[in-house]
This record gives sequence, structure tokens and C-alpha cells, in this order.
Amino acid sequence: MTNKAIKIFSYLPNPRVWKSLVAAQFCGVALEVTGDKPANLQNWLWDYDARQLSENERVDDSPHARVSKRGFSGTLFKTDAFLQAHPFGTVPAAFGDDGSIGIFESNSILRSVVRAAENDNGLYGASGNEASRIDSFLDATLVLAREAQVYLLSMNELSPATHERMRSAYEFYLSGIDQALTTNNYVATDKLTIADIGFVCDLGQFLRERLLKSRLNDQGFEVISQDMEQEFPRAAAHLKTLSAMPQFSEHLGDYLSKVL
Ligand SMILES: N[C@@H](CCC(=O)N[C@@H](CS)C(=O)NCC(=O)O)C(=O)O
Repeated sequence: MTNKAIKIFSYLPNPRVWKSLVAAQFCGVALEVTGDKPANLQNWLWDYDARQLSENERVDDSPHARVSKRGFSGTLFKTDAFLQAHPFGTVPAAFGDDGSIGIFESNSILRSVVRAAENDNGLYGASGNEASRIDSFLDATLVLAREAQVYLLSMNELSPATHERMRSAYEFYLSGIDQALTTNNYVATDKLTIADIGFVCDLGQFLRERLLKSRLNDQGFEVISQDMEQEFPRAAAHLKTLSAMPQFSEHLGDYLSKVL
């Protein structure tokens, strides 16, 4: 491991953090990950020096009290410095060097991990054009991930419109990945890159819908990905192959085997 540590604060476990942990594993970058279970993050001070707050610090008139925006409800405690570094106020929240530079959006945190490596082992491609192609896939993956975030967060009161948007995003994304894998061995090129890491973690997160089958069925909806293995065989096989690699399984555990 190099000593160029990147600090990440988040709820844990979080598939968005897995991206960076897996990349760090492939290219030997030291990561310092701090956090707690999702429900406990409202008891934390969101800051470069994140810490648990005592009960008397968790009050609505605290200077750090903020209304949560997405994925959380109620009050969260974020410092002004945190919001300066992270204007959207989201986690995972990464900090480079001394903490003055905030890096947000899990795909960008993933990129920063690879950029911090002394030898990135080709994870960001072998040329500027390859890096741009990798970025293209990461952008496409974020579109899927954003739909999946809305879909999974509204699982208790799903509307037909949300289900339909998710289906459409899923089909668009998976058909592109399946097509790419007809010509390449990996998502973006013939080698493993961060496009593969983003693919595994964001698609894996969406596939949590498979564990929510009865909740979907009770509301009159089907599991969107139920025929993924038949409809998108290359993408499904790629996901399975990558998830068996130790660099992935060390962080994802048996999560993917539950949804595949
Ligand atoms: N696309 C972002 C999503 C980050 C995000 O939306 N995080 C939510 C939790 S899922 C958050 O931090 N919300 C803070 C709030 O509600 O104020 C990424 O990949 O990092």
C-alpha cells in the first residue's frame, strides 16, 4: 500500500464505497473508511473528522443541524466545512490529502483512488481515449444508479411511473453493456478497468430488487431483472465472473451470490 491515504465517510456497508475499496485492492492505495450503519449516521457529525455525537449535541438548534435531502429523513448534522467541501452534502464523502478537497459522487471517488496509485495497473485505460471511454461507461452507470436509488427508496409506495422509468433505464443500460461485451472481454476495453468496477457495484445495488420480490408482487409489480440471465447473458455472466474475483468478494462478501 502507498501512503497517499484517501479518507471516506459514509454509511456502511455501501455499494458506492465498494467501488473505491475494490479499486484500492487492485492498485494498492490506502483508504481510510469511517462510518456506521445507515440508521446511525444521523447520530454522527458529518465532517473531515467525522465523529459520533452525544445525545445533547443532537439538537435541532445545533449549528450543524441540516434537513436531510435524499435517502435519509429528519435532521442530519453537517459542519460548514463539510458543506464547503461537499456542496451537495452527500455520502460517500471523500477527502484528498489534508481534507481541503472534497471529492463526491462515488464514481469520482473511484477515479480519485486510481489516480492516487503509483501504478494503477491499467484500471483507467492505456490512453486518454481509453480513459474517456471508461468515463462514458461510468456516466451511463450513474444514470442507472440514480434511477435505482429512486426506485429502491420508494419500494414501500412504488408508483407505476417509477417502476416504468426503472425498467426503461435498466433495459437501456444492460443492452449497452451486453452489446459492449460482444466485442470486448471487459466492459470498456479488453482489460479490467474501473468501468467494470462501477458496473458490478451499481448493477449489484439495483439487483437488491430481487430480494424484495414479495414487496414488489404485493404492490402488483414484477421484479424487473427476473430474466436478466436470459435477456442479457453476457452482462449477467460478466457480473458473475467478476464477483467471484477475490478483489471483489473480499468487500462484497456473498451479497452478489444472494441476488444472482
Ligand atoms: N450519486 C451519488 C449518490 C449519493 C447520495 O445520494 N447519497 C445520499 C444517501 S443515499 C446522501 O448522502 N444524502 C444526504 C442527505 O439526505 O442529506 C453517489 O454515487 O455518490
